[in-house]
Amino acid sequence: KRIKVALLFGGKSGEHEVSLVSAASVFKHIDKERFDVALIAVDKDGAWFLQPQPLYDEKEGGFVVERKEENRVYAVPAGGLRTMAKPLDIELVFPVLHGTFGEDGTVQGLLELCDLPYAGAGVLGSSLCMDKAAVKRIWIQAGLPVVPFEELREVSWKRSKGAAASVRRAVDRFSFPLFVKPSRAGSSVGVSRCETEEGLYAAIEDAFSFDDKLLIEPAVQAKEIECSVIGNQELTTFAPGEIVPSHDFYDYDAKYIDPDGANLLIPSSLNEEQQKMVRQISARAYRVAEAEGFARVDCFYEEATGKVLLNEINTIPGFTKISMFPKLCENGGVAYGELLTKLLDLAVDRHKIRG
Ligand code: ADP
Ligand code: MG
Ligand code: MG
Ligand code: K
Repeated sequence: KRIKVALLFGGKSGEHEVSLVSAASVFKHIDKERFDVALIAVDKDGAWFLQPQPLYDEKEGGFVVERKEENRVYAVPAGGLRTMAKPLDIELVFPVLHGTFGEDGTVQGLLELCDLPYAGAGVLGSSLCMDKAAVKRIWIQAGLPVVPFEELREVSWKRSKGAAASVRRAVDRFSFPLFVKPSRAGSSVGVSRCETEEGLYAAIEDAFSFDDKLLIEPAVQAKEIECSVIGNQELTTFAPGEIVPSHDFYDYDAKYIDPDGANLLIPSSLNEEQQKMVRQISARAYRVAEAEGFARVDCFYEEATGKVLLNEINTIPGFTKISMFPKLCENGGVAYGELLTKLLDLAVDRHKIRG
């Protein structure tokens, strides 16, 4: 008997469009002999709609969201999912949603209430990994190496501007150029590199339009490395990949707009020993961050010091067939379709254990 799995995609975050492309790719390659797929689109206002047929945007290669009132989906605590007319027969959910209200524990909490197993990290892992400042404190506490940072809250910025204690500390501790980023965002939204104090203030103002908590960090001079990790209790890591941006850094444009914005090296240019170090640190970072199912751990390899510095972890990384996460798995012998099956199996296993 085929398992009824729902793909949840779209969503309220700034990464709505990216999710439409990831989900179309997942739908195309999921094993249809094992899984009977229902498509549920979340529009930009956060309303859920059952999509009786897959609708593609030919140009973008992603799904289009069709909003039809009779297909509106409701999540009923412990009763699963239903439309206006009837309960939906769903056994398993794959949230292919990036960023806020998708990757951050909110949807995961709702699915827990519905008693539905779902792919990827649980509530705590999702929300912890969404918050760059919080997860880095956990990593530091576990003795893991991270890119150093100062945290700036909007209240203290509004009160003191450039005289705010953490801004002063950042300028004293780190030398320019600096990076400013929202604590809870993704796709490089609100991330800036700044060369001067004036530039820093402008970057801070900009980043506060995405979150009320920011990180200020030194610009690391290093190879940008990403490592795919899968598993619940037992983890599998894959040989890391490397991002070589042609822009100043791996910004939104380089990720999604400019086809020549970055080169993805699979595997990375790291030697065997360096790769091993990245994989070990990534597995520990994944575990202490409470990740489950799958995640992509992103770090820097600093050649000058031979150090690995953790940057962030993404619990629902880009998931098109050509995205880094699945590509690294494929390079390690797990093809895209097979990977999807594995992640859904892991979701079922975890649900059984938690009961
Ligand atoms: P996001 O979750 O939006 O991807 P990141 O922290 O990964 O946030 O930042 C986006 C990009 O900005 C990174 O991929 C990297 O190219 C660059 N970047 C971020 N922080 C630093 C840093 N401290 N030093 C150098 N580059 C950085
Ligand atoms: Mg991210
Ligand atoms: Mg990133
Ligand atoms: K993240």
